[in-house]
Amino acid sequence: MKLIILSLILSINSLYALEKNDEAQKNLSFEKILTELISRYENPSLPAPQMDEETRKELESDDRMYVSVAVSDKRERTKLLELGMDIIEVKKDHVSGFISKKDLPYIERKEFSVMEKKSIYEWAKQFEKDFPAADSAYHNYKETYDYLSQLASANKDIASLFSIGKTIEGRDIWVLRLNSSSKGEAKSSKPGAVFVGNHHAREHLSNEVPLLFAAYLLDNKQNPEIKKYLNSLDIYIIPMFNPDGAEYDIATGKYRWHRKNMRKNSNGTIGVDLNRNYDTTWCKYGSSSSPGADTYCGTGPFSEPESSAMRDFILARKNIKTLQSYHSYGSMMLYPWGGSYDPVPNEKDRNAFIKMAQKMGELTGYDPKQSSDLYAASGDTCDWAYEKAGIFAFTTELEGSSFYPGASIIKTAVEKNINAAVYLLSMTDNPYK
Ligand code: 0X9
Ligand code: ZN
Repeated sequence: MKLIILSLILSINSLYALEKNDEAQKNLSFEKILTELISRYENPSLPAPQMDEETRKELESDDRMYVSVAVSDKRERTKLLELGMDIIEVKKDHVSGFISKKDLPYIERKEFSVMEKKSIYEWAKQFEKDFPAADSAYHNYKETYDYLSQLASANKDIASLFSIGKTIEGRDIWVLRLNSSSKGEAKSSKPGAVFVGNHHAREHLSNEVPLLFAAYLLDNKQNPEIKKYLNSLDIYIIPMFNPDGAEYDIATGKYRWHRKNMRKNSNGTIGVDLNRNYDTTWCKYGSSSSPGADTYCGTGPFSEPESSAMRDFILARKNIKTLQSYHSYGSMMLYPWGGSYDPVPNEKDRNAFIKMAQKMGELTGYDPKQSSDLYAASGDTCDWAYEKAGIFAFTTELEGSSFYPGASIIKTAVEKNINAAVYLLSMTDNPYK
């Protein structure tokens, strides 16, 4: 086992040393893109998004408050989610996050102690100086598509690009497929692995990690270990699952702290939480049925085109064995159940989940735990994928101390998570081994 780990580490370390013959591929190289990201971050002369008056007004009239509430266990955290709070940070004795002005009195009435509250505008102002650099460094929807599309055309032997469906605003949800024998939507009997990012709009780092993982795999397609996985597996990478939300979040040059998709709800509020919309104990725990809440579960399971597209994509591919869903932030490696405090009943599966989460925890430095130890939340991708399709599905909460941590975090987050993702590929043919 030590040897396997060592060879994984060596394969990452040799990243910069590998020779690249193909000019087209060179222009897309993993090394180049990381270097570019860093220089975009460090070069203040690059055009920076400006906050305009309209955005300022919009944030000022945003109904959400930023609050810190004294709670110390998972059951209390779950209750807060159900009362409409969007928990963004978990500390030992309190949590912090957003709640609409309308829902705040419910929390106060339920005898929770609200330690701090301010308008989202007041709170967001403190990050103002970080926005331009962070914004220019991350890939928006078009840049993500362009990059995927260039990767596909420079690697026709192994890669193909197609859309798994349209979002509510009509954008394509792109998936890069890596398979040496089947392209596009053609069936494959090879064991399948899915890497998906950006269910939540403002979690932009969760787009970068799978996007750059795709670049890494193709950059290293001659590396014997990577070659083995590319030849024997069916790999799907969907970096930006919620492009409407991600674009809305950055559209004005001032982040909006937007989490959900862009569904126009009947009461005028925007968005359904896509990670509460899957058909697994739907809307029971850690979700809100209030449309304005950031954890709004929607009008029914799979009410949203994005989650329905994922359902159809997964159910049409019985060969899929593993899945990694990237979120930010919290440095955690989570496994089902998330919608129940019980452990998964099948002992063999449970042991496999724990073992893989521990290993990916070691490789990233993230904390492996059952999802509901964070808080119980129904309707997430991973519970559904495991319950309905037997897929070994994990949620990675990437590192950082904000949704907008700037570009300097990309390199370290990507490199660590490549280690874990390559390990997950190594387990995809047989997750029990
Ligand atoms: O609440 C979520 O959907 C995820 N956290 S995030 O801050 N990225 O929004 C955690 C999902 C883990 N799953 C469950 N606890 N069910
Ligand atoms: Zn998330």
